Amino acid sequence: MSILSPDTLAALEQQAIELPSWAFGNSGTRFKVFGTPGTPRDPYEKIADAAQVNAYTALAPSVALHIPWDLVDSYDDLRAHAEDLGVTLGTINSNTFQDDDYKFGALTHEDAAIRQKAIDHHLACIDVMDATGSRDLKIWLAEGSNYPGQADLRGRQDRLQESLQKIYARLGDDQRLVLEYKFFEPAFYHTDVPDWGTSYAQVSSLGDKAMVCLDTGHHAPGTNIEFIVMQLLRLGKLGSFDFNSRFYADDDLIVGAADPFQLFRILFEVIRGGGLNNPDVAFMLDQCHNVEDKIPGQIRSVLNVQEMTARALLVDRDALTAAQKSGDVLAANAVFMDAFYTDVRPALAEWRRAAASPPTRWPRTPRPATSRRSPPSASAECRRAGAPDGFRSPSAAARALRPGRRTAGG
Ligand SMILES: [Mn+2]
Repeated sequence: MSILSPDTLAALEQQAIELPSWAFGNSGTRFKVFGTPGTPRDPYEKIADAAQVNAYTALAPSVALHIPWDLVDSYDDLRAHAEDLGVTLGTINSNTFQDDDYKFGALTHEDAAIRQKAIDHHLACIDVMDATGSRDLKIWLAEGSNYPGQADLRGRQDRLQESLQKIYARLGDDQRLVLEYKFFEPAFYHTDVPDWGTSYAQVSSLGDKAMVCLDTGHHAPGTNIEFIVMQLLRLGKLGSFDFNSRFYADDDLIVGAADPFQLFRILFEVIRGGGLNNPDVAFMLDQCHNVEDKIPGQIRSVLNVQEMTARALLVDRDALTAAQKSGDVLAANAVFMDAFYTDVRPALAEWRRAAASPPTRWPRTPRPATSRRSPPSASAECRRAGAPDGFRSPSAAARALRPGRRTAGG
């Protein structure tokens, strides 16, 4: 019998984690981008790779796009392609960090013409959302300054609010704006949206359709992220997660790789705050796989999120509350740790055997652009996720090596 109760299994059944299209492209550090065999050459191929992750895990039914990295001629066509592969198109991520005009800011820039250019980019992103059926526009701002005195900190906040209001006004009834914060980088002295409080202040002034996006890698070392999760849920403003993990800066590593216990603590607060399987709180990954294979890397990430969700669901909430109320510090902590130390992997593997439908062969896609992709070979991670014997994963050296570019962003 499974150690997971029917209620827990029912909760896990509903879990959905959105994949970032950029996780499937080549990425790297500012020192080097290593190419990997078979890297997708266009958004169609990225979506095909993302669909593989969903096939293995039954956890990842949507894919986030990044504009302009994922520009295509027809988003109706891209949407149909995704739906053919059993996934949908999700959050649209804007990009105002790769244009010379934005050297000193985009939505905060002193020059009204440059601000308007950045606003227009976001309006174009909303046009894409209309075509893809996406709900969320995610904004991460690479805006700030490097030297004290360089910028008018308050003026930039005012201009940011004014710019965001113009973008917000264009949102449809069922669309949302999520504002991501990040404490530093690429600017090193000040950042215009450095923390959850600033994001909260900015989105609260906009209205109900604006929410905070919490990227787990965007905090200073030692930050109690689960406290922020609790507070944003309490305020009704936690719109989405960008899951990844970090050792030092914005490392964008596999979720749960650096600190599985932190992921557990975050997911416990999500569950306790009503954020699990709540359509208002989107679970997304924001990752780059620089040295590991990308599809298996994404599989590992979504399985890590599921595993820590399952462990957090095992916390005996009644016993925890009783211990907290009676001031029994060690008993309360023991209840918490008992759940964390419970190995749920065999139970989840059993669930996955029933829920996932890994393909028995690398799917053929009719698009000419993908026809040169060579067949993949076996990967331990795919087998670990339940791939049938003999399945060839899309990670082999047989796939054509193409030059990469850095795709890391917010
Ligand atoms: Mn992010």
